[in-house]
Amino acid sequence: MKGVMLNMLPGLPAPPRRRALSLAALLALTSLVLGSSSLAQQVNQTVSILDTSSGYNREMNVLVFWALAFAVIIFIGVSAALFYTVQKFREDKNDAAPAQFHGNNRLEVTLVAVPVVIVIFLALLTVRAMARLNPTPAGAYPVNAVAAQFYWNFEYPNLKVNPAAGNGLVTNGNEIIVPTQTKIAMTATARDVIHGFWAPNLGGQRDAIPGVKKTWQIDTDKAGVYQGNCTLLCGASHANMRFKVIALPKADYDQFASAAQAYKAPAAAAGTPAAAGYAIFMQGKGGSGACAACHRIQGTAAAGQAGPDLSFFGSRRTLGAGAWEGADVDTHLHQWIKASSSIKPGSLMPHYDGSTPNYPTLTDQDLTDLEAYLKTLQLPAEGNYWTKIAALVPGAPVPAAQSPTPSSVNATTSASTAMNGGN
Ligand code: HEC
Ligand SMILES: [Cu+2]
Repeated sequence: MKGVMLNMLPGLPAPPRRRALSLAALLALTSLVLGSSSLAQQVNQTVSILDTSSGYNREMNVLVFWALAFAVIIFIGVSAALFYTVQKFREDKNDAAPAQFHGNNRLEVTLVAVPVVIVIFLALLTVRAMARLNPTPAGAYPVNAVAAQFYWNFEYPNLKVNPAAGNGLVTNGNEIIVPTQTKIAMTATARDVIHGFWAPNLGGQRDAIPGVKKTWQIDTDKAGVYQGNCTLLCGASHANMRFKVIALPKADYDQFASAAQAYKAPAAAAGTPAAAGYAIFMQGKGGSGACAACHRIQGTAAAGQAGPDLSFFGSRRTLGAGAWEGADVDTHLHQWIKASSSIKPGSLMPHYDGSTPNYPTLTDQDLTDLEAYLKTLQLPAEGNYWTKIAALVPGAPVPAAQSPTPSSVNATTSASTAMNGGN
């Protein structure tokens, strides 16, 4: 089973568990028939289009229900007619020829009229669903998803960075934080090729197309962590172009939002590994290869747009657009910076091992220093969405800072904690 999965490359985690659709459909049908509004479900990281915490999905479930209901009724009706006919008109010995006649107007009209009525009914339901889900209500909360090979940047048009902390909009790479019980006006676009945005638990899929902005609504009532993925074959790592949605109750979301607006990347104390890492990040080495050319870090001069935003990287749980999570982030970070495409196929980040022309070769010490710096990029406690969700939802993944770290970064983790203390 594992051997045939496209993204089962050495070191890459197994994709999230998917329920067999038929089973899920059956469950949904049962729950709809019973009039129950909540499917028995394990929200965390379970991918399901039938997650009834989402208004979008509830609307879809109505369509699924009626289409399935008619299919079942028609199947039973046709089967019954077939068995009846076979039984009633079977040829017995010595049977006289049956009465011969031509046409039955009433039957023929019925057989045309009934499907037409069913199709019109389903079409009306579909149009109603489209009219409800495609426009975004006036008060909807805007979030932009910008896709590029093979990562996401999520921008928050309502969250301008506080003037004292820098400028621009609060932006996060590969992890999207949304308030629950709120209609989100999601806008998808892309920088290079066509990608697809889909977080099945929150609602419908939309293409992310260069030069086009598509807006629609998604939502969830339930705080939790939901899996998203690029749904179009956009290149070698399309299956490793994932994202996490962290849905927080409004009050927690607001705390994240204001912490993020005020966030200023902590300045590394002179002489620490993080300070050395910061220098490489900003200037590169020997005059080339500055990370800041492609990555933005809020509150610093780094404003690059050709890679995922790294402002809160130390608080994030994922690496390589969700290719690794939790403790696996620390075990892969070194190799990632050195030669990312050696562990994530097709990654467009240049290598720092001498194999990319015009990019410097970084020593192990340089890489350790860079990791130390990246680990300091942490939101203050009240803004740390992973800590919040872990406290709110039993079984939610633990925040990155709590996951075991290899000895090489342990020292710097405590250094960063000390630095954050003064933040
Ligand atoms: C030419 C542009 C470019 C430069 C220069 C660059 N990167 Fe990147 N970086 C990228 C791209 C593109 C990605 C996304 C790759 C992917 O996930 O497929 C990325 C991803 C990352 C990630 C993973 C983020 C995440 O959450 O998935 C980290 C960490 C990172 N880069 C650190 C660095 C560091 C440190 C340097 C400097 C030594 C650097 N980058 C230089 C383009 C660049
Ligand atoms: Cu893609």
